[in-house]
Amino acid sequence: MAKIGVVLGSDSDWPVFEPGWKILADFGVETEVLVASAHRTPDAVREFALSAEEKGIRVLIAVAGAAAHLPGVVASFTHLPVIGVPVSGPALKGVDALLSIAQMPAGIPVGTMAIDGGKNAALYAASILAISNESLARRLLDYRNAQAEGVRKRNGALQEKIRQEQTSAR
Ligand code: RP5
Repeated sequence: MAKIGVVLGSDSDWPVFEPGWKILADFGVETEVLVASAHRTPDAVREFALSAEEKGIRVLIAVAGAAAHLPGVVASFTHLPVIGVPVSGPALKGVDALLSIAQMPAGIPVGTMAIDGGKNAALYAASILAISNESLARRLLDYRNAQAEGVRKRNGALQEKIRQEQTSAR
């Protein structure tokens, strides 16, 4: 199966992506994860992006905080789709990273997730792979159905709580 490549600007970014990584593991999607920084280890970023396609990677996710140029730099080295995940930091709560990633000048696009949106990055990457993978598409639909069932259950529990509180208030 096609793989997903993930670059983290720092190991401190892992908690943002870990929930997404777990979903991809559940789906049986192989990921290759690398910690490499656009400013601290630019050569490693370049090497990862340039070699991604020949390793079977079809979508890249780049996770970074602060002046987050990592997703744009990754995208500059490959035509594969790149999904950027801005990470919240202490100073500007991730707005700095969000704007850095979203405001790519025309020509080299990066699909930008919400701040700390590692889970959606994984689901979005899986959706791209599912275009040409029926069993992955089914797993994505199962995931959504389970999610919808969870909402229905929570609604049922809330309706019951409201009903009981109304009864006791009478
Ligand atoms: C960014 O700076 C990283 O992506 C991380 O979000 C942030 C802080 O990095 P560390 O100082 O924790 O390594 O480059």
